[in-house]
Amino acid sequence: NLPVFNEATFRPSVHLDGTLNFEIRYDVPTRSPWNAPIIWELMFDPDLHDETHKLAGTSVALTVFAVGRYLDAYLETFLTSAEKHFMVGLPVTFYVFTDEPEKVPSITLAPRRHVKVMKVERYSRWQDISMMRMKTISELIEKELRHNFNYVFCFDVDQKFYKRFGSEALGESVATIHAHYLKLPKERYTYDRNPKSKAYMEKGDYYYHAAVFGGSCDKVKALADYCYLSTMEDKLNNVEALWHDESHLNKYFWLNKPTRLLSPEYCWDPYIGDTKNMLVTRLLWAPKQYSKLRT
Ligand code: 2GW
Ligand code: MN
Repeated sequence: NLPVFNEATFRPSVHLDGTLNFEIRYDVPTRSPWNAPIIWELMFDPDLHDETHKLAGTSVALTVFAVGRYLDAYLETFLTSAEKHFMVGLPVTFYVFTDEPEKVPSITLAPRRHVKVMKVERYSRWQDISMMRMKTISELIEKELRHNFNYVFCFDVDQKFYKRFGSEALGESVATIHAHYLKLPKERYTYDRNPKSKAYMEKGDYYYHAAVFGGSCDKVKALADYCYLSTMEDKLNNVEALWHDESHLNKYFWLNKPTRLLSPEYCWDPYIGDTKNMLVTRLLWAPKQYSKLRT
């Protein structure tokens, strides 16, 4: 069993002027009501996190799906930018799931970083392409990841890394606050409101984005199993959750509180005009090409 960090490794560090980084941000919430850290620029010391993880020998797996037209449209940009910014200095394996393995571009990687291409079937409904990722992620963790990696992070492919997405993001169970809902009142969170769906919820803590989540292998497997089983139960009952896997993920994180929250720095939509609290955008959504890719 590989060691996994507990949340005590998140601690304030001393800033150049002698103040604590911990107290630098007054403009944004930096703890959840259950005291999980919310990761914002200036709230952590990147070198401290990197050193600690290097000493511990931390290794990270990343999963990304590029099925059908999403491969040509997004994969190369995703991978090359991830190699530049995702967990730099740590050993990382990028697991790419696609229906056309031969089309995966080869990219230059630093030592101890790898790309592994895995074939998946192409579901005809896009909702199934998205939702069934949970089943594949669960099986991958069971078969391969849990013996070899401390952490696994799962990403949408339609995004690009621009700045450090580093070891400060690692934790037992990591959820990302959806950029569009950061400042919206809770009544406007788009949870599934249909009592017939397993994803149904009346209230929650945050609205989380399914485009970025992660954690220890055990915790991510528990999340993926929960979302997959809920999806299948819905199918038996002839319902589908409003935002598919994302609705089930929100339900899971309501019932099982994440230990670390990523601020929208870690998954930002460049079309949002209000960038007031954003000192850095680490990962940006790629422009949506619905008409081209969803028909
Ligand atoms: C998806 C929608 C319509 C047509 C095609 C696809 C599609 C998605 C595809 O043809 N091939 C493919 O590989 N995907 C994968 O599913 C890809 O990794 C993509 O990033 C992911 C989710 O689809 P995406 O990015 O088009 O959906 P978003 O950005 O609106 O996603 C949010 O909502 C989804 C559920 O509706 C998921 O929860 C997703 O994680 C959320 O970010
Ligand atoms: Mn997406």
